Amino acid sequence: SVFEYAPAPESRAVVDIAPSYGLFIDGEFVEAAEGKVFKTVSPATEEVLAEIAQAGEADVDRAVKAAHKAFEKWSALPGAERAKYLFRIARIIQERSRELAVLETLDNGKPIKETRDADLPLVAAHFFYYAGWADKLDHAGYGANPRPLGVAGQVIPWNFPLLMLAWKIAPALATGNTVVLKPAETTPLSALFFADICRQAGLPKGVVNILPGYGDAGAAVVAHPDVNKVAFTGSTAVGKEIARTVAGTRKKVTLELGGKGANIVFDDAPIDQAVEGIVNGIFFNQGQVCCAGSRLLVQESIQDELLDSLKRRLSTLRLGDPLDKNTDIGAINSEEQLTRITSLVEQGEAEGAERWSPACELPESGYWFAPTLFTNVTQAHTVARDEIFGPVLSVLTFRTPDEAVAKANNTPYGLSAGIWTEKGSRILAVANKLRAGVVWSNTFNKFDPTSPFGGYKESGFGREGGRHGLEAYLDV
Ligand code: TXE
Repeated sequence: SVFEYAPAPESRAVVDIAPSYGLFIDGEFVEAAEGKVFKTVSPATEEVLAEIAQAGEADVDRAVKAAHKAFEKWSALPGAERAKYLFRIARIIQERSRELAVLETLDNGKPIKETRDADLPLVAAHFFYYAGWADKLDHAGYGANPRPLGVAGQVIPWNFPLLMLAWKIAPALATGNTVVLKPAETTPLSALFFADICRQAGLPKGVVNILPGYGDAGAAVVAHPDVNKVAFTGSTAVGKEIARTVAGTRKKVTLELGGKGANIVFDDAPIDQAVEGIVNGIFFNQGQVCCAGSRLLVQESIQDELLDSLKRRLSTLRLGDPLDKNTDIGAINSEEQLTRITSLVEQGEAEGAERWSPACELPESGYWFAPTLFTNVTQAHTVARDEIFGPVLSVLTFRTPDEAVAKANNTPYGLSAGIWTEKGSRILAVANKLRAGVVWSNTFNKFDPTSPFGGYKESGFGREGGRHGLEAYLDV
């Protein structure tokens, strides 16, 4: 891929983390109005990485005012001028990508292999892609002179901290909006480093404001009367709460919520390739992926063969130090998330599904969960219905393509699916019947800034990425 970037083996030394960080408002790092702070820890070791200023309502108000003020000049710049800043940001991200990859791995717990080869190249690619749109909005198919909305309030989760920031900030800035972004409480660091990158790029003050904090700060961003557009990625429960808050206001909203993706393997699938796709689908980022392939639907006649290969492959995965470039499975992001995964897995066992994990030693400190398979799963089981958001795969079987489609669609979610078969005609026939925002065939978890991403049903609404991602930030 043109986005590939492979720096040398990683070490902590490439990143300089200060003992404490402020909120980033109007181009300055400042203390929180109420003086509150919280700590961010490395989930792999429980080591405290830094103390972070915690935003409250007064800080949100201050940041929205700064963004509101900055909007006047920013939105009036010619698109080509805004593009210059975005290109500059993209290049700085590339230049600092080793540092940012290590930082993200420390704060999130995901393997360096992933931050280095997936997160960071995609982050830069998003800024390059939307930089390219900034001076072409009149030609985006929306008619002449589409207008930015104003201040975008953006709330993001912890599973892809910098990538979710890029998905939200790049299209907002390209279209002439200004931003108040709240990163997740367990992963604030890369957003704060991004604030530093904005300064390095000379971005005008107030165009981007970063407010680390908890759910109350997120809720204050969403509710602020001068926020014109809300973009949220996170749990379906909070997404519904946000939808209620913005109902009856003039705010535009996009919600990217949970999923329970089906990976459908037909009897003519290339088995080795399918096994790699299944592993990537559910064990990438420890399964903490909204579009994870968390349900494996396998055609009955190849179940035994496929499960044997899958188990053999899982036995080769290396779990441990996320900074080791050979690590496949890193830490779970937080103790809370680990507790949620553990309790859902225990429920699966209690309901009679069969649990299997490869032999694997878990480190003593930090938050860890071994790769887990559930067989003998029915559609009624909790592990087949609820989003676990962990390295846990539930295996179900089917006999006919229609049965596969019915089972894949039997979920309140509709974010992703995968189809494995040699038959092109079957790929098209099945994909057209799946109620999912993205369907991959003979691959999984492939992302590209040019393609729209988003869900059906309770997985949310609106699209991010591609030309569709511009529309969410424009009055057309
Ligand atoms: O999510 P929350 P959590 C799913 C996944 C996971 C579960 C819970 O199943 O196990 O959600 O994760 C902010 N108003 N996903 O508790 O609470 C919060 O501070 C406004 C799927 O971490 O939704 C954080 O910045 N904002 C998902 C962000 O919302 C609020 C990714 C997400 O946190 C808020 C993450 C409120 N009332 C979890 N309450 C995906 N779609 O990828 C919290 N927040």
